[in-house]
Amino acid sequence: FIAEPKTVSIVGCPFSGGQHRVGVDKGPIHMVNAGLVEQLRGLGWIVEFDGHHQFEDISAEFDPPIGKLKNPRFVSKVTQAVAQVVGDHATRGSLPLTLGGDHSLAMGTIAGTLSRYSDACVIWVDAHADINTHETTDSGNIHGMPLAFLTSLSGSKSLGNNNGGQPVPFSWLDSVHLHPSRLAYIGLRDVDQGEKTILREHNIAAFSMHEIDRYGIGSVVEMALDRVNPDRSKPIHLSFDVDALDPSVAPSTGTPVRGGLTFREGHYICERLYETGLLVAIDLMEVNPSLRDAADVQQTVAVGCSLVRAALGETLL
Ligand code: EXY
Ligand code: MN
Ligand code: MN
Ligand code: MN
Repeated sequence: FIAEPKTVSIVGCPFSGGQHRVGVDKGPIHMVNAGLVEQLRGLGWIVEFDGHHQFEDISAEFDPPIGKLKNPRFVSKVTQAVAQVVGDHATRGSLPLTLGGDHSLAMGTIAGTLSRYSDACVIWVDAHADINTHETTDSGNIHGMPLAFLTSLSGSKSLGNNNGGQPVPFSWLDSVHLHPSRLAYIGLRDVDQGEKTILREHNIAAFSMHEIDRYGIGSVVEMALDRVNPDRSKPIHLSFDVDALDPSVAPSTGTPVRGGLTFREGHYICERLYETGLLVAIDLMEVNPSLRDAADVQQTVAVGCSLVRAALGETLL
């Protein structure tokens, strides 16, 4: 495959249905308005961007919870559309860069990547593990659950089979299986008890802030790659939740957790993955410009753009 496409396709996803705070749908608009397209062209990439996606809303009245899951039909419909778009870009040999929006969108982006690169591995950079199942979730917010659906720990079958004659939400994901051995986390520090059990039982490569303190970010990224991509030959999907960074670095996000990655640690991950020549898709998620003051928003958006540039080769000499 073409490991490093020369073309990047920006998929702007103004979507917030996977969680309860308003404003995260404005993240992609702010990133593009901050000049991201021009910045990436300046790095020598051909940049495709034809506007943010317009997702047809499903009003709450027609989308009651299923079990504990909130907005299941809406999240399912949006992520299915995103999977199609990301898969199409990847199939044309372009690198999809998805801007969120909440992290439930990664169900779509990773399914899209897997439709083109069935052997892809995922590096998930986040304060949270986002692997609650329909049973372990306390909040019912689907942005805390995308990896349970991608690894088939949750799925349409676990949601029953009564949806008024319509397909059960997430049935489009039934055929998608991200094997847990293809997933590695970096930056964890707020993991629910049920999620810890899942990480342990499935032997998922999970590098928390504790390991970063202990071994340093350079070693941790190699250890993560050794687990999911030992001979450095498989395509890599990077899913970066901006809340992986310390709130002093990226304050405008919905679920900040103190004790996070420094500016450099975040950038190092992006730089190293670029350097492998294996990156085939990037997500930058959970920028919420409606939280905090204007200076904090500007800082968070600027850091988000900077991470993307690092993942597309800016900082290597
Ligand atoms: N683990 C908590 C939950 O499932 O609700 C918090 C999840 C926050 C998810 C953020 C996007 O990474
Ligand atoms: Mn997340
Ligand atoms: Mn998070
Ligand atoms: Mn599945």
